[in-house]
Order: sequence, then C-alpha cells, then structure tokens
Amino acid sequence: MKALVIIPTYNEVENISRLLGILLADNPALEVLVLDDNSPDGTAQAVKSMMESEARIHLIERPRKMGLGSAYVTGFKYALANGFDYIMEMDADFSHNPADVPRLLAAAQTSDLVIGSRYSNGVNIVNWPFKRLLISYFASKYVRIITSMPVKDPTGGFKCFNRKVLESINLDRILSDGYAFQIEMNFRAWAQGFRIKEIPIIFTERINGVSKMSKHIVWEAAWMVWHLQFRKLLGSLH
Ligand SMILES: Nc1nc2c(ncn2[C@@H]2O[C@H](COP(=O)(O)OP(=O)(O)OP(=O)(O)O)[C@@H](O)[C@H]2O)c(=O)[nH]1
Ligand SMILES: [Mg+2]
Repeated sequence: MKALVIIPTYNEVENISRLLGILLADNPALEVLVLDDNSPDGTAQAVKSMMESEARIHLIERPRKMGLGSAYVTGFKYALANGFDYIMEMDADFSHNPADVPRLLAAAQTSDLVIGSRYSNGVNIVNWPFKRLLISYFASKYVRIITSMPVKDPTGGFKCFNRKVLESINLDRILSDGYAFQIEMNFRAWAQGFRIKEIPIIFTERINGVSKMSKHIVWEAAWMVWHLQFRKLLGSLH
C-alpha cells in the first residue's frame, strides 16, 4: 500500500527540511511530494538537496504563487498517476504534528476520508489569537448548518484520502482555494456517500515563517458553502 504526503510550500525554508527528515525517518514506507510555488526564500533548493540522498522525496515546482487549492489539485493528479493508495494533505509549518501521520493512516484503513480534527474533542488549538479561534470555530458551525455535512472541522488541512475518493471527484472542477478548498473536497466526498472519519489532533500555530492567511480566503469559504449546497440540491454537483 503506497502512501504519499503532499506538502504545499511558500517560503517554508525554516521548516521544510526538518519536517521531511522527521516524516521519512518515522515512516519507512512513506513518500512525500513538496509542491513549491517558486518560494523566494529557496525552499525548493533545500528540498532538492535532500532529494540527492532520498528517493522518497518528490518535488513539483510551479512558476509563481498560485494558491493552496490548485497546488493540492496538482498533487492529487500526481498521486493518482503514480499509483498511490493513500494521499495525505499536510502543512509545512509544524501546525500539523508529524507524529499524527500514523494515526491518520491507520484510520484510513476503515474510512475513505480521514480528517485530523481540531474540534472533535473540545477545541484543540494552541497559540491562536482569540479572535481567530472564534472565527474558525463559528465558521465550522456555519458550514454545518448550511450544508448539514456531519464534519466538526470542515476547514482543517491535515487529512488522508483513499485514492478512490480522488478518482471519483472531477479535480478540474474544483475552484476554491483556501479554507473553501477543504470544505469543497469534504463536501464532494460526502455527497457521494464516502465514509468520513474525524480523529482528534492538536493544531499548533506556526513558530517559524510567515502566514499566508487573508480575508479573501474567509469570504471565499462563506459563499462557497451556499454554492455547493445549491448545486447538490439541483443535482448539478459533478
Ligand atoms: N504551493 C503553495 N503553498 C502555499 C500557498 N499558500 C500557502 N501555502 C502553504 O500551505 C500551508 C498552509 O499555509 P499557512 O500560511 O500555514 O496558512 P495558515 O496555517 O492558515 O496560516 P498560519 O496560521 O500563519 O500558519 C503552508 O505549508 C504554506 O507554505 C501557495 O499559494 N502555494
Ligand atoms: Mg499554518
């Protein structure tokens, strides 16, 4: 069973080498794909130098910063074309604990989509300003009310797809980018009847590097849930 962790990067030179080192040392069969958008800080260079002695690291470079959603779509296509059975999403900034990867993979043996959830067991977020926590928490409730999708953390970005989920989604139709991208992928999987499981994780705010969060990303998610829900009701979600 082949498993791939996809890690999109933009200016993560302070994190990426250490993260790859831990992931590969702790998981002997795991492979990783870094998707770098021409980071000015030399993230891709750091990855390339590790690739000289490690065949389990793969790298796709794009010419400019093009957003998280399209980075994942590119990574998903790579994973399907290269025969991976389990495909994971993960941030480069250590907000997602690499020690949780085996738990996600284990849960993926019996579920089609596993979501590392910040809200399945109270609120498990370390070092977020209170305002950001409130926005994220109520955004999750909002998504649930509009879509009735039974997911407590619909915007989380630490997850594992069985390849059959990605095969069944028309990846060229995914339009959203930031938080909305995570919601859209979950929604499409759920609308097709795939089994979704949330497992509790602790999310820790980045210590190194710079955030790429923006207001635009929150608004995109706010209207996308209506869009998805209407398309589902009209039977035009494909
Ligand atoms: N390839 C690519 N990666 C991106 C892009 N934007 C963000 N990323 C990466 O996606 C992951 C999540 O982005 P973050 O900046 O950590 O977003 P966030 O967690 O909402 O914000 P922070 O709280 O500041 O960490 C990180 O690994 C980023 O390097 C992009 O446009 N292209
Ligand atoms: Mg982050």
